[in-house]
Amino acid sequence: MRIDVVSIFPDYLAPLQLSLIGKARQDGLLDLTVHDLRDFTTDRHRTVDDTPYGGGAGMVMKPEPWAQALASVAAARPASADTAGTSGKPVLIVPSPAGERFTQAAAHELAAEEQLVFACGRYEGIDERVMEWAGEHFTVRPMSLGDYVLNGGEVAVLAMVEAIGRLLPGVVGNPESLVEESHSDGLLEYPVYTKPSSWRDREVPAVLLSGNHGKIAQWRRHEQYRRTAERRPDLLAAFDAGALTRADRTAFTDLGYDVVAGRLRRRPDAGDRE
Ligand code: 6GU
Repeated sequence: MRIDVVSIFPDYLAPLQLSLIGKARQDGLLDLTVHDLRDFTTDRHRTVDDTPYGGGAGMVMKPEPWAQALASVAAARPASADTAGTSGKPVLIVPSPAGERFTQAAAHELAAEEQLVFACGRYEGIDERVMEWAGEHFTVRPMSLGDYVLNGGEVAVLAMVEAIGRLLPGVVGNPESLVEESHSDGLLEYPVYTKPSSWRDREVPAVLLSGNHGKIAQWRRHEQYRRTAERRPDLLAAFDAGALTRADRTAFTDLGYDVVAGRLRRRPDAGDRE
């Protein structure tokens, strides 16, 4: 996969040289280039922003440097993209709190692309006409990490590149560690423990020392249910409860949920959870 990141703070992306993603770049699994938006300006001051039409606080990023930068990276499309890839055009991801939510499902979709381009906005954002114009060359996807505001797209790009990059073939050594993760099955992950089995008067749950793999798998599944009900009950509305075993169904009943037409429904009389 090829990734281009355009930013006025290229140094902000330095962590992409480290750890798993840095290794993937060294191994040739990921071809990632960071571009300085100011290299695509033509004035002496390398200006990238101006005041907003209509007034208001802050500054807006000027369109022309963005058009120059994006045309340049679109022209550098990898040769493999003519035959492979899914969308035909490279995908332009614009990090923004006003974007669609970046989820694990989105990470999987984007990991199947040949080329991703990230446009890091700063200030109040990028002139909207850039996103319209870019549609001729890219599939444009404004994307948000969640409902809070960052100062610019760079930190969001670090998160998204890590989430996407670890899904590329060969990046994570043991592909099994991709399977049993939070969110891949719509539930949060179960708690984990390591040695010693007794630590500061706290014991590892006995079932994990039992050697009974069926019991352990069931305990872990029920811990996933409990955690998800406590911390992220919103996820349970989408959970497919159609094929649960009797024991699994009972675990949900104990948490205050009934199964109705293959879906979980919170029982109206269920008490407050602690
Ligand atoms: Cl993707 N960008 C910015 N600037 N702020 C955010 C965000 C993205 N996601 C949440 N807040």
